[in-house]
Amino acid sequence: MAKRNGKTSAGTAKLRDAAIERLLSLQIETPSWGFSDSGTRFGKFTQPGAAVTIEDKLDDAGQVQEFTRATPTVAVHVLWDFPDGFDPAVIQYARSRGVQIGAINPNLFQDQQYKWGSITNRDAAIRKQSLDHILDSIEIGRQTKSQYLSLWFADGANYPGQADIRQRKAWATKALQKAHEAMPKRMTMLVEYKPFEPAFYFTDFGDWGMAYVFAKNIGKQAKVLVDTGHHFPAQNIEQIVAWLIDENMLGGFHFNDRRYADDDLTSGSIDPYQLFRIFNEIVAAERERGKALDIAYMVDQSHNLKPKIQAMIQTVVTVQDLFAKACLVDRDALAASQAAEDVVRSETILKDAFNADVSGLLGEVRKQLGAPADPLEAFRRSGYEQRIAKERAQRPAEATATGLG
Ligand code: PSV
Ligand code: MN
Repeated sequence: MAKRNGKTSAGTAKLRDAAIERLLSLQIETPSWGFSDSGTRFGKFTQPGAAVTIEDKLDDAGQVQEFTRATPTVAVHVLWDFPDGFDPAVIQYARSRGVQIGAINPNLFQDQQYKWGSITNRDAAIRKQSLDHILDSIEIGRQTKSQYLSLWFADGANYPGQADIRQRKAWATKALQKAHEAMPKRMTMLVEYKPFEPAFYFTDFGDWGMAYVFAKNIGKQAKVLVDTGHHFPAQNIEQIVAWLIDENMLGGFHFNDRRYADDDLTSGSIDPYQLFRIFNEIVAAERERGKALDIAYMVDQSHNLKPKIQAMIQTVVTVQDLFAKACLVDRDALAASQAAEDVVRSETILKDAFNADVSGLLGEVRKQLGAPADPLEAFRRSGYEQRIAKERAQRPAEATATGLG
């Protein structure tokens, strides 16, 4: 029997079968905002056919689902997607496109009243408005039967001395405890952190430790959300992930990649090995616990240059590819080499899995899911992009306003 690093071919087949089984249930949520034009603070380059209305975004998300069969839910950003208020007809519209509304993201950063913060604002009236918007978002989530309320705050300060750090922590905790009380039992509150931008001296939810403490103090249904782009370049994200898993506090991910910080590039485009190492920690814990961890896998990217839908499909297949590789790590051999302090072999075991060809395995997964063997190529050939570019360009300007009807 063929052997590599102690693994027999029967053992390899077992790992492969387990990987197929796991990949069949790996679902990745797409973000509505990933289908519309985006840019940087220096400007925005538009793309023909980029989604404008919530219907466009759901149409496009429906395409990603059709070609991957792995993205059945779409995260929404309340003020961007429902600027004139939430119309429940959107629930049925999503269904007609083969998807469902997923995480609800309140927007507590774009309006003028948030200049000095939202739930951390010195002004009690603005703190109340902020909480009210979160409560409205929970109500939308109740109607859409969403499992997640996903919170990110731009709150922070730009200069030393500007604000009372502990006072702001207390205000934020109090507001989120109230929001937590209003959540349905099946809803999880995800608390996202980010070290800088738009605030540059500190952000109130600056790192995973702060998000962890907030979540702990808020209530049992609050967990931490790891946006892979929200870390400094040398940070060891997989270690953060391992700790959060161990504390049962990892609620979800926002996938993207970065060269510098929060660049919102497509996942795995810069450092696929890092995402593999993150998935390796998840798969290790799943093997130990004998079940899949309850984690929201979501994409959060801005495709400024790449065509939107292609970029989304590219990320989804990359996430599947790297997750599949993590499933192939020979955990028994790794445990043995770790026990023997064999550093070289331990690293080689990880690298072998990372370098494994998982195309056959993923082909099998896609066959079982009813997706094309190569989702990206199939989508590129489908003619959908050309069609929407034409159709959406022909709409009168007022029809491009967001909203149903
Ligand atoms: C902030 O940079 C962030 O990562 C949050 O998740 C926001 O909701 C999202 O980006 C907006 O694009
Ligand atoms: Mn994010």
